[in-house]
Amino acid sequence: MHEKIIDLRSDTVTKPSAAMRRAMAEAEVGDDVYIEDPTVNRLQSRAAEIFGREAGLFVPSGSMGNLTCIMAQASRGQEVICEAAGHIYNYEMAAMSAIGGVLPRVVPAEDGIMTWEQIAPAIREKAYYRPQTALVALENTHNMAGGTVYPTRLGHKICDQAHEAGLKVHLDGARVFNAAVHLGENVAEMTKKFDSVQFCLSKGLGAPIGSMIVGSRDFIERCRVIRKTLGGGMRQVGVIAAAGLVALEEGPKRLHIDHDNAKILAEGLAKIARIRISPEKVQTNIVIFDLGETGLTSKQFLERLAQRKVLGGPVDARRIRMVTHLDVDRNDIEQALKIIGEVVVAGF
Ligand code: TLP
Repeated sequence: MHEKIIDLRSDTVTKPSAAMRRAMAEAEVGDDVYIEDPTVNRLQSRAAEIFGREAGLFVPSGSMGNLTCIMAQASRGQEVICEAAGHIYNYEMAAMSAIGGVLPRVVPAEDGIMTWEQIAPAIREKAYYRPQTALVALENTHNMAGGTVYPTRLGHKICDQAHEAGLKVHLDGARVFNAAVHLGENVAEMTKKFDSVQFCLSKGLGAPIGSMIVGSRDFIERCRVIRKTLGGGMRQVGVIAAAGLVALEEGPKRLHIDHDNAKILAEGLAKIARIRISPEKVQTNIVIFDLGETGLTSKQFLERLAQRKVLGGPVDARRIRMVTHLDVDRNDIEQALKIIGEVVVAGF
């Protein structure tokens, strides 16, 4: 009997490694609200260095990182252009509006990848009696489109055109290192034209908590004020930043394994009758598939899988998301595929 729970709900579920726990136990700490935590300061400088920016800021979550960047660049009553299936629009508690007073203006795009031609018509005319567009927000990789990757040239073009139109551009780069591994490029080059970048330490990179914002020194100082306003001023948080440093140095090196496992999962799913998926579309560590003709709803399917110790998450009533990460290996994927096949056959 296979006892391990194979948790494919998200890459957020990973537990800190032994090296991370050691680093956490030994971390030098201070009060970060006084900017005196040496470990946090080291993490922030290292993140800035990796992204070729002047400064970085440690935040408790990706959601707070995105909200902070939005509030630093869009005022109450202004608009942010974002993709219709994007995380900031669908999974961040409408915080940009509820807290920031900013309105999302959504643009649906195939595979979650917006082009400038789709963005341009959503920009408001400059008129005092209309809300004004302040910001464009991209998501790379795009989570709910199945971990899709922005071609770097397209990201650069959107930034150039947006700047010409007087807009700022934010990158929700929660999984930007997955995008970099897929493209074989480095994150500094990929993101250099964005005004702000948020990336997560707590997803594929494996840290238990935390995200980073990187940008200009002036921008980061404004973000520090907003972070405090949001209740995100933390104290001896070097104990967490220490795990973040390990994640930042070690995490990116092994993401290709997650991508290979996602491919194996997608190809295996494609062989299961009645499930619909295009494995060639899987670029990184996220696999989304349609229950197609299985006759099962997402809820039924996930409940039956959970009884067999395999966990996934729903995208909607018919689609399932599974995410590979450092706590699942190739054997787990093969075991998950076997169980999914049996659940589908039994359900029909
Ligand atoms: N994504 C989570 C869920 O909220 C859906 C996940 O399991 O994938 N941007 C993107 C693109 C994200 O995928 C997430 C988290 C966030 C931002 C927010 O990060 P946290 O959870 O740290 O607030």
